[in-house]
Amino acid sequence: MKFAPQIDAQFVTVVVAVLGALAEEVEGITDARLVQGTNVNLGEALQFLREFDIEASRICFRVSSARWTYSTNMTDFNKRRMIEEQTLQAKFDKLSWKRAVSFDWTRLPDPMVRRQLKQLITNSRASLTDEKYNEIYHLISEMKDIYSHIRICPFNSAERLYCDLELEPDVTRIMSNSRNHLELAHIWREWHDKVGPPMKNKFMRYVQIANQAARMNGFLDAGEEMRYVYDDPEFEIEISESWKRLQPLYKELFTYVRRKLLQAYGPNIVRQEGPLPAHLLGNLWAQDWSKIIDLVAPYPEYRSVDITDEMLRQGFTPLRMFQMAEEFYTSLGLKPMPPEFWRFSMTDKPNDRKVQCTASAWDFCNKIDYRIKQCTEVNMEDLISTHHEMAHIQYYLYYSEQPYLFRDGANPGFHEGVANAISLSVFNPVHLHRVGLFNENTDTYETNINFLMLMALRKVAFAPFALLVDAWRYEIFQNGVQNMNSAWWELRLRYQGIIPPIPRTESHFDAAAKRHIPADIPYMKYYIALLLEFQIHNSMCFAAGHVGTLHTCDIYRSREAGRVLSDLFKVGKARHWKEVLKMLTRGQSERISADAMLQYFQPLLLWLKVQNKNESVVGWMTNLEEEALFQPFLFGGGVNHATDFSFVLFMLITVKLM
Ligand code: X8Z
Ligand code: ZN
Repeated sequence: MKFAPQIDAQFVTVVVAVLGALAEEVEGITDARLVQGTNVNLGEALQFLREFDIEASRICFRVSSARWTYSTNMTDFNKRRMIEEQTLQAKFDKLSWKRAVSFDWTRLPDPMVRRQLKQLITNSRASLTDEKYNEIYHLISEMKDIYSHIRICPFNSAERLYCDLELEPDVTRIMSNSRNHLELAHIWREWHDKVGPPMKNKFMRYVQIANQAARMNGFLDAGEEMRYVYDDPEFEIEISESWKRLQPLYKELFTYVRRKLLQAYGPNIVRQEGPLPAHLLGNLWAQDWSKIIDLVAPYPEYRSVDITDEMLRQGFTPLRMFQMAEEFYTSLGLKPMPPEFWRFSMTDKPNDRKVQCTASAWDFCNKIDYRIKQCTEVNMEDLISTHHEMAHIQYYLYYSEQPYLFRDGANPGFHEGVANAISLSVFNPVHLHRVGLFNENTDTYETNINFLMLMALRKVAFAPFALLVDAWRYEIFQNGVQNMNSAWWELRLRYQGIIPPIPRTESHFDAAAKRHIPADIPYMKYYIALLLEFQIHNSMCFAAGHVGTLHTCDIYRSREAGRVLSDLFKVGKARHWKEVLKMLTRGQSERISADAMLQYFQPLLLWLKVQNKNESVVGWMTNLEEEALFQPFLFGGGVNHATDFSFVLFMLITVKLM
């Protein structure tokens, strides 16, 4: 995970007081989309950006330091200090936005100046009055609070007095490990029933204000503004085409998994030609199916790759795992971690204080201080995570010479895409063999298919979910919040072939069960990152001279692959991501594409087709009873939301494909 500073509610109140009269709403949009002023003096723009750069970097350092201190020592005092720093940052952001919109960036002759000013004024809620700015961040903060405080009751009735199960680790563990469909349905219901309803009204108000901010910035709605960060008129078409290409693979995987689940749970729970109920896939949101590998492994008699025992046998420590990751990058000719990294990173879970354990990589914005925070345990998952987090640090190190506003991935999917591309080389039997952690004969047909199945349960299964979360959000921003729960399930069914295990109504709010919805975090970046991951892996493997199937490629020790990475890293966000993609693909393409992902899974696709050859339906056919689970009006009255959004951008995808 790349660390991104986030805003807490308390500080906004302070900002409002501090800013006073500062934020009268801005009028006069002369560009098609963005708010802009009339100043076309290049000297003044350069001066403003110079000052901005110094001040933004300084404030970023202060906020990162305070956040780090809190995350690695969660005391009330440290929390207060963090909020104070964030308050200053919010004040600075709003002032900077105001100064930036005084320029007419479209008429300034320097492209880098134009690009920076445009970035400063895009996707900002600073156009709101202080009162509304304050209100929306309060709403988000309250929704996040509700989400993080949900506790649910266990399945076992004797234990139901203690309703204290948390999402992490309890709910996640039960959804992964339980094979009792009654328990799974119970946990699924508890979570969804407890999370959604208390935040439904808050979310509806949030939609209203987010739309107001977007309209003041010159957009039709907040969804259009969210998409605008990709700055690409072809964006929706590329997304739509990539999904069209991926869908046959998804349907083959789905069909095979359904057969296995039918064998495991029987026809009363899984219908032979139907969609799948959401609670059986090893994950609360059915977005990652890898935890049910035990039910679906193609060749269960062949051992899967797990090097944890070997790591323990060889006496690995967290420090050694970090050193191993560093050696992976230096073997590519990339940079070693700086001394400050080794001095200040948190590589182990401390036992004398409370810390936030989610792994993350930090850029302190002073070109010196870069750190990872991870409660590392000696196991395979954390070894891969260490390589993943260090990829973010490499990105930070290489774009550190760019101006502040360009120190980021080329688009919101790049950071995660790169880090995951590295993981494809590391979590790879060939690589683990090369580094002396896996000594089995890795190259049998059966182990390859087992491995690809595990990867498909993670990656292919994720694709439709990654797409639909924001397809839903765009739809709500565009068409309003009426029937938003049935709209959610309509998309879940359409893209994923998933239905709720129990009936749902508009009193529920099931999209809120996914943290990114209440927390106001865009999700399309994960779909982009997924495709980029394979595109980047493919390019690095080509540079490394890899021959053979893509899933066996390991770029370790390839300076050529390292150069592909460093060239991409150095640019940061200074150029349009299409140019970066073109560079990555040696001029061949500038499109987000599913081709590399399909190439990676090609051997599995052939295998799945053989497995599914006697299936009457590859994919799913939904009956009325299943649709009525979330559209009670099918059997009663009411409006069917699904009929009135044909003009929504992302519906293009489904209209074209289904
Ligand atoms: O939210 C995350 C990361 C932080 S960037 C933990 N992910 C998405 C999710 O959990 O739904 C990573 C995969 C997709
Ligand atoms: Zn990451």
